[in-house]
Amino acid sequence: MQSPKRYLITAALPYANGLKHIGHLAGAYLPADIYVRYLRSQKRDVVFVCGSDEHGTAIPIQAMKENTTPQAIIDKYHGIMKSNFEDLGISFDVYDRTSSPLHHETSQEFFTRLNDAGELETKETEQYFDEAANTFLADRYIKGTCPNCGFTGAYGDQCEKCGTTLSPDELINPVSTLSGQPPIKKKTTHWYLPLDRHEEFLRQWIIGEHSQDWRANVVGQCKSWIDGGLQARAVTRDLDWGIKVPLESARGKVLYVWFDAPIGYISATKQWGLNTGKDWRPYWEDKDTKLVHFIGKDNIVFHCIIFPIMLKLHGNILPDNVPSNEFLNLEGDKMSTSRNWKLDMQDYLDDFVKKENGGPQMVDALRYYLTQIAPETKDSEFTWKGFQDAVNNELVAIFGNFVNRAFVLMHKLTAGKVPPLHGDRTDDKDQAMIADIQLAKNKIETLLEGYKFREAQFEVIDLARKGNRYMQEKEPWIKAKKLGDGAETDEEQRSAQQEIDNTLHICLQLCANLAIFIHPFLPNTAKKMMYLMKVVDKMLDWDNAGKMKLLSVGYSLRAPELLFRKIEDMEIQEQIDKLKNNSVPAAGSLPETIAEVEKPATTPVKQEIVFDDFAKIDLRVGTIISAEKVEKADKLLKLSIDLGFETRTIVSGIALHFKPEEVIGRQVVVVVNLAPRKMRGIESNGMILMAEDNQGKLHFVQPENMVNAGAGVS
Ligand code: B3M
Ligand code: ZN
Repeated sequence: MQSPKRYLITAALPYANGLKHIGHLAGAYLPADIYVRYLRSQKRDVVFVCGSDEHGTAIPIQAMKENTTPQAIIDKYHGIMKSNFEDLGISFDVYDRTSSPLHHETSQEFFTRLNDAGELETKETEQYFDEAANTFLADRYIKGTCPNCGFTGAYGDQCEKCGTTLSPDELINPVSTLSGQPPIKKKTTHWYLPLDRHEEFLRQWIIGEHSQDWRANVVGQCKSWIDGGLQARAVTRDLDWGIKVPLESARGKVLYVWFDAPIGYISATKQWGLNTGKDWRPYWEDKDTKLVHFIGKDNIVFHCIIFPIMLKLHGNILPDNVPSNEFLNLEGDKMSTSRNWKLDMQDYLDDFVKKENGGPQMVDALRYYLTQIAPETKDSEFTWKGFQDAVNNELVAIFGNFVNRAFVLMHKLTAGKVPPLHGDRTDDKDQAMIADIQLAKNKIETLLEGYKFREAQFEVIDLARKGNRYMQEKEPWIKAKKLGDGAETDEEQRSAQQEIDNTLHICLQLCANLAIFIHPFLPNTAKKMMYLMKVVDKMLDWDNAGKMKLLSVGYSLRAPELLFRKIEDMEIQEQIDKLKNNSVPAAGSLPETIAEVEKPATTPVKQEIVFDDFAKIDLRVGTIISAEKVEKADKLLKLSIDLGFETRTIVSGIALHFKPEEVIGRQVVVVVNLAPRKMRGIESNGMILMAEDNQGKLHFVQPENMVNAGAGVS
């Protein structure tokens, strides 16, 4: 495949309304950084942009909470996020901010061009207005009773107790959070982007062109959206924080944050152009540019449906891929800022990196574990024990150990110098090791190009594992002992020395290769290895990977130094305690009434059955590939489930617990031989198994690890 002329890589612009946690890091920034570092090592022309998202209601709301101004909030969090990313080695070419005048101008020009071309429409609607505060109310500013579960503190956009998405009109007894008064309805005009006009384009582009090369969860979510019927989306808001709508008739209105935020990628590229004196235009206008958006799954529609329509209408290129990650959970629960169940980047930096036994190696330790558990195809889980195991059993015991042993032996057995390779004396094991190094290059390359970072990193560690095994089998220290005994003939002595030379020569060339391979993932480790090998940056060029002459014969290398340190039990216990002590129980899980507290937790066991009764039930693992709400049925979702041998439609009563986009990509256990049943006119062919907790919340019963669709369950 021919490479494109240039790459423009983006990572979602984080809201400047609070600290960002490691779920954000694992979702968008780290994979983007790995990809970019790899491209740079290939000498490709690449620009990596990001910046703070400083608009939207999230900012003034945070300002109210912290009793300060929106400007103070964005200044504070922009500063923190920027330095957190730097400290964690996320190598943006530019980290911009959407409050910049350049971004305001760029967004206004975008709006004007679309509006002048007749691509937007206006509509008058009635919206809630707070008379005391003299302002229209954003959904988040309205609170009331949830029509679904009766919770009295539901917001105008969502009930945090039962998770239902709401519109302010659905709230019972709404009040404004600004004045505490019931709001009135008032007419207002807004500008809309009619998505429905672009349905054909989207179908052709996403499902026609990209259903194979985009991740299944991304395509699935887009398809659900399109099939659900595209509607016009308002791109303006009545709010006083944001980018002014550039029209006389739109006084007091700002662009909707989701209209301006992705344009931030373009403004950031312009800013990069100003900083470097380079031309930014081809990166957004020339078709030979590969544009890739790294995001989390909650941002899929904006990056795959809305922004592409805007780009197309504005005459820009479209993304080539949108690698979106699922969510990262923490110690058995969803990460949550409101419940303080999270690990902030800042906290990790304080507790592990900016400490005496911390430093850059601890940055790499986190990068390593987050990539190992990257939620690429389904939600995954960060546990402190898992972190400790990854560091101690893999980084220390495999990678670090191999490099260390190679250096120690070189200093002991070959005078601290790279020994020669005696070509005529290499054996099968030597040849196999050399072949593995060359093979690794292709494997890692293919995986990285396919955005499979987890597997790519695994291959690097696996190569180090092979290095350890090779060294163990060759036992150069045993041969050295023989040498020392002096019992051998000259010829035998020479051949023992040659074997030692060969083993260490290969091990050291493998160290050099490992530095190249690990560099995109663990840049600090690569740097330290370069220091130990006394080589310059250029050695890390991807072109050098797979080569066996990276270190010259006779070159003397530094004394060994450990690459990683072990994580002690005490350290992870401290973190677990901290997490548990500082968090608050889930709002939705707090019992509200005595009756709820006293509800028995168990249901009586059903009547006994014999094995044959059980054996009649055919259970299989399936993967949900699309999901949509069933009209006029609050509780039902219509699911398409890939069972390996066929794809089935199953209607399931889980809509109060999961949004359609949350379930796509999940593996579930399905009763496949249940007689079909019609629900709301749709034939349901089977049933999925769910577990219900004390609070009545449903959870999927699913295999611990991904298995093939159709796998039997017994
Ligand atoms: N700030 C939402 C988020 O952080 C939003 C992303 C914008 S990307 C253009 O999830
Ligand atoms: Zn509710």
